[in-house]
Amino acid sequence: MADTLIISDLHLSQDRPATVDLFLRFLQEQAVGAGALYILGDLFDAWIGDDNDSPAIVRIIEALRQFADSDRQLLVMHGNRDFLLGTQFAEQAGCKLLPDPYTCTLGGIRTLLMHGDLLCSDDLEYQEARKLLRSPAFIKDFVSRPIEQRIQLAAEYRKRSGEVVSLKPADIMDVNQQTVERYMRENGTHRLIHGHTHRPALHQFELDGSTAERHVLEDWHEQSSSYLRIATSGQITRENFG
Ligand SMILES: [Mn+2]
Repeated sequence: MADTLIISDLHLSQDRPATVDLFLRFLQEQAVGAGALYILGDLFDAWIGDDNDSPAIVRIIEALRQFADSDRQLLVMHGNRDFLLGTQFAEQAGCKLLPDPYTCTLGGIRTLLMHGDLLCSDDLEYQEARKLLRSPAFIKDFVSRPIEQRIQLAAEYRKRSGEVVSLKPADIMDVNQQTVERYMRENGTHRLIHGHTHRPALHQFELDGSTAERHVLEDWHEQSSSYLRIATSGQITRENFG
């Protein structure tokens, strides 16, 4: 049994080559000894379909595949920017796509994993847009269009709709505490790990008579970031690198 590592919000794209390099280095240097790597959404800054074969994407998929091929578990959750990651991507990268929310046992502790955008329930406009963008009808129409048109459409949506666009944390509302507690109760957990808000922290609070933890992952920059490491003992630590 080996440690589990958790990351999110890398926002990789060909426009951020330094962050792509940082991620490839992370896989080789930090993640190499881990038994499993969870990526909790927004691995990519945008995903317009599994048929996108730009050089940066191909390079990232190859690195993921290499990681997964060495007998490690690679688990990827959709974020609000890469929710179109599909089965072809999963096959090529050697990963398993996770639903959001997802509950599992890590280090012996029942843990709830989410991207985090569902927790920002005060942002009604965003939640409405989310519903529309994820509806089967919208997705079917979108992926049937030529790739050039999809690139253009994605750029337009991002211009129009608040967070869907911006990397500035100030534009992303924070989580609603009642919504956090509801998800934790529904999933029978006292440990929640999520990203999305770009507000890395550990929040501790009382939930139904015992202490609950909410670990927020850090978004990735050009030179540095952090990840969560869960030991087989259940101990969870934040480690910096870069
Ligand atoms: Mn996000």
